[in-house]
Amino acid sequence: MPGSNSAAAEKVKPAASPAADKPAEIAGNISYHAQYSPHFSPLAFGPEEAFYATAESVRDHLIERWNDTYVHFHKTDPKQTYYLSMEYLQGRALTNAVGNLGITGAYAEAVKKFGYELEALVGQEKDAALGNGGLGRLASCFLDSMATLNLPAWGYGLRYRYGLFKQVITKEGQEEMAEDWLDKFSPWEIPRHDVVFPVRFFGHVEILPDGSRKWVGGEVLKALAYDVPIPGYKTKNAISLRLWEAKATAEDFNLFQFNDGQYESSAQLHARAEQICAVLYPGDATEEGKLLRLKQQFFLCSASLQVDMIARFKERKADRVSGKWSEFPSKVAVQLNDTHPTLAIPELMRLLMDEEGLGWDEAWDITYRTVSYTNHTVLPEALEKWSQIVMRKLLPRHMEIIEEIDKRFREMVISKHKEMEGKIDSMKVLDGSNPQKPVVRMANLCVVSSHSVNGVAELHSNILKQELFADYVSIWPNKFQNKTNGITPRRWLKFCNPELSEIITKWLKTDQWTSDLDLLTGLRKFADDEKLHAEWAAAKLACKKRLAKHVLDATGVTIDPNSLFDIQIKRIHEYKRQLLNILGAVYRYKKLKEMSAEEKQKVTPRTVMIGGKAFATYTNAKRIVKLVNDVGAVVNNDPEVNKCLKVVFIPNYNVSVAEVLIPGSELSQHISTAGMEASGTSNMKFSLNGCVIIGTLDGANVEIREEVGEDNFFLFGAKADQVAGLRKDRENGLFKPDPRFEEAKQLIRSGAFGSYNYEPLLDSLEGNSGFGRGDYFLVGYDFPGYIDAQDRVDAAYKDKKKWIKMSILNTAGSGKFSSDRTIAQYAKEIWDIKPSPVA
Ligand code: B1N
Repeated sequence: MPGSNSAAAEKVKPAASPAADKPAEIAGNISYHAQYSPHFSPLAFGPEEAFYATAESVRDHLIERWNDTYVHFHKTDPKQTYYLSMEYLQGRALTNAVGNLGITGAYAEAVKKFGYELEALVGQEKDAALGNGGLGRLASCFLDSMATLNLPAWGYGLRYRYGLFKQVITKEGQEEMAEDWLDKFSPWEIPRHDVVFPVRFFGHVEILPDGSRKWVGGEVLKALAYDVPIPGYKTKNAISLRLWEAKATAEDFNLFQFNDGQYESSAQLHARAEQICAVLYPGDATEEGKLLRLKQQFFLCSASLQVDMIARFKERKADRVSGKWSEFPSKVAVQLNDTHPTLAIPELMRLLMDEEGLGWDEAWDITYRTVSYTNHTVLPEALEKWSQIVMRKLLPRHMEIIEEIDKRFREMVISKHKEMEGKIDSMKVLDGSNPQKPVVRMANLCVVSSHSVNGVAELHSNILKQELFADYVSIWPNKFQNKTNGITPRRWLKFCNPELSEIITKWLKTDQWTSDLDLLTGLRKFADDEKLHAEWAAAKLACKKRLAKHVLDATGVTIDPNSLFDIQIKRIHEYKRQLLNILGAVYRYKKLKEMSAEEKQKVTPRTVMIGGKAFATYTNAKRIVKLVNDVGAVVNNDPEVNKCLKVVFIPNYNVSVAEVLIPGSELSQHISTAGMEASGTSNMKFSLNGCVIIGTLDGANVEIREEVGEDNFFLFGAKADQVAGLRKDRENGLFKPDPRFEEAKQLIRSGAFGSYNYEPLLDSLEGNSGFGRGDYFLVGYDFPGYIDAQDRVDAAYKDKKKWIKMSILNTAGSGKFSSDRTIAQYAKEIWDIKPSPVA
């Protein structure tokens, strides 16, 4: 084992000060951390210890920039954005950190002095998975872009002890295990024992002699900040992701009870504090843990507002000539990442009124001008509604404020928009239509209280304006915007696909595309160049080989890098229609079984890969996981077909798995029922990496197809505006299924893939309505179009030249989907903040 003892570490003299970008100095700094950071025995310096020591050395650079940025923002006092999100899917940080700091080469050389390759150390890092999927990963891409664009903006979230579960595939299907990302420790976070604030729950409202109100009593926990520095690319700025942890204090510990042997009751509040940040909410509609989730949401909002907005505003205000509260919105912008941090609205109102003594009108004006809201879904089951009873118990003062907001909104509609009076019931914040279960509609609260509401792709934003929030548009025609999502080109091309990145830089004669992604259009003029084709194909093959190795290691299945790599990776959900994909593969398998040997010679060999996690209690999603695995087990072991088709389930899909899969993909599937996927962001990652999409006109697919050209996108399926009518047709018995669809289902029913009971899954695709919802997601309707599109894929892939050209044009057309573009638009059109680079 290279460098596996302390002697290796001692080869390089420890240096106490942070290293510059000179390999020898860096090695000294790594050695210093190996010896003086008290995490490991001094005798051990295996790959794991080497990773931690290297990460801590990189962290020294980060801390310097992060300190400088903080001081710079403090001095210049620009308007600042506070991005509130219950989720961040950061993934691994080492490659990204050295890459953004421009010190990858120096660190690679430095760790060689200990006998290590940097790539091997990178693999030691655990993914920080403090998110469920697209929404959390978007937040992480946004942080990268905010830092890169030198924007005064910080992210706020929770420091979950256990993030997204680890998925293990057994004979039964998916099993979930707690993923211990903090197993040892995270080298990237800085515990801020100096940043601790109280957060209250429960209690009651007292009316003071002057008529003002005060929230008192209940239980008070402490919020402790952990800061994760986020470096920008090629800039000195490093911003902060502040993650809160809940703590109880020594006063909450009952020493008397403890000495009396009552161990559990002596530390009750400690146990309750620990629960708050114990796990990430699973992300789909569940009944369990509602109160805990509400506590989490309030904890994030209250800590972030008190500490970093109110206290910081007051601190800086003291230095300003005019220090009026009315200036707050010109110093602070709060972005709500979906409705999860909505409680920031009543909490800001409470702080301004009850703690700072402002009146309602002034507090409301400030709150309204400060807060903006992003909607990420129109699925009714994902639109948050909180029980008024639970809310009143946990947050009595906030419930009063929400009632007042609701009342004033209704009065405003009646006095100023009489024509909308009939719509008040669906627009109001409080819904008491079921007296047993009155609820607060969080999306309505956000729309009523924010100065800006945005969707995440053009189609989605139009659906918001025309359907979900249509009634509000006539009241506030200018409140609604679109901000099409984006992805960071650093993580999702430069660092995960060095092969393709080098080629792009070579042909564009600049590496500026990494921060100005529109430059990729420059590749269009080489789309027919045979030299570029050869280099492009070689890079793709290298990535496919890396992917094949991952598949072999993770599943034991050997796949052929010369076959077409066809990938669908995302959370498993019926609306995302992994079922359509696997039914297509089953149909393909059946046709192959019917072919002669000569006929099979002409077939385009294909490897279908499907990966994603199913929410633990989402039974149909788990059945889909099981079906994919079962189909794979049969197909991959059938010598009659397995040269032409393999089907692989990729276990435990996460950010670092995506970084291997996406570069090696040739076809990717984004096949949701039109109108249901708000945007999608992996579609952008695939296209950027020269992968062609087969997809529906849904979410950002629409804009990707516009950018890359319709010849370079395999389109099929119903359009969003047809979906309601098609569902109606079904209810009326007007739908006639395609025989190919029936064949595929029949083969599963025949037991060809084992005896597991797939009936509930297949049933969900049948009937007109009622049980199984009569194929609510229109898999049967779209099946023939999907199979035809797949036939067009096979034909296109046979023509290598044509395929590579399509691949190049996908990359060339991806410029729009940089999160730098998205964030620049938020900064200008919603937040009104400007770049503030550290000199
Ligand atoms: O947000 C992504 C979009 O690209 C996806 O299309 C969209 O599905 C995703 C409740 C959600 N919408 N809603 C959620 C997450 C957690 C939770 O508890 C809802 N995630 C999305 C980024 O815009």
